[in-house]
Amino acid sequence: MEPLKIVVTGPVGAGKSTLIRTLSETEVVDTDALTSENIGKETTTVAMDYGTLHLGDQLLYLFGTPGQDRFDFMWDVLSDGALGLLMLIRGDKPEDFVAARKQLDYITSRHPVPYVMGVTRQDRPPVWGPEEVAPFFGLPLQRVVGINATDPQSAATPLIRLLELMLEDQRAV
Ligand SMILES: Nc1nc2c(ncn2[C@@H]2O[C@H](COP(=O)(O)OP(=O)(O)OP(=O)(O)O)[C@@H](O)[C@H]2O)c(=O)[nH]1
Ligand SMILES: [Mg+2]
Repeated sequence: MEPLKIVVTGPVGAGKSTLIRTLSETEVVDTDALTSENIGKETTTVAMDYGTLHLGDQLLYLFGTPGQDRFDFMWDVLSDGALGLLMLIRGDKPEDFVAARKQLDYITSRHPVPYVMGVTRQDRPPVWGPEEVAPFFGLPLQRVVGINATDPQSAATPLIRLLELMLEDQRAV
């Protein structure tokens, strides 16, 4: 089976680097750098994260994007050849949802691939859950998964869902 390239995107602090570190079976390549901007954390991804993961027999290559708009040229670079997209948002930061919507539209209009949304920090209530996030983005609940990006089992669930969607798409062709 060919490896599948998956892009993990979303706003600053959504948990993209965390999810890839939690899941990767190989040493993660990351490009986090100290940030001088006030983004609520010390480091931010400036180019990409890269990790790998098997789901059953299927090997996934996970490419994480930077969250900051000033690195948005990387979204295109990293999405090239991707077969699926995982969009992460912080469940405790609804003020980021509009930016996330723009990011999602930007990427899916250029790279129309199946996507799933992961709502992080479900382990830190109060947070928005999938039932509240799905209508905000006009998505079926099936495409929105609540996760804790620091927990391996939980972090894998949106990727399992994405793989199911990708297989359904293949069957539909
Ligand atoms: N408890 C908890 N912490 C999380 C979760 N997701 C992310 N975090 C924490 O949030 C912080 C930011 O996560 P990052 O993985 O750096 O976020 P990012 O999306 O890569 O951010 P940028 O690269 O700056 O765009 C880290 O301290 C993580 O441990 C989660 O689901 N639960
Ligand atoms: Mg990052």
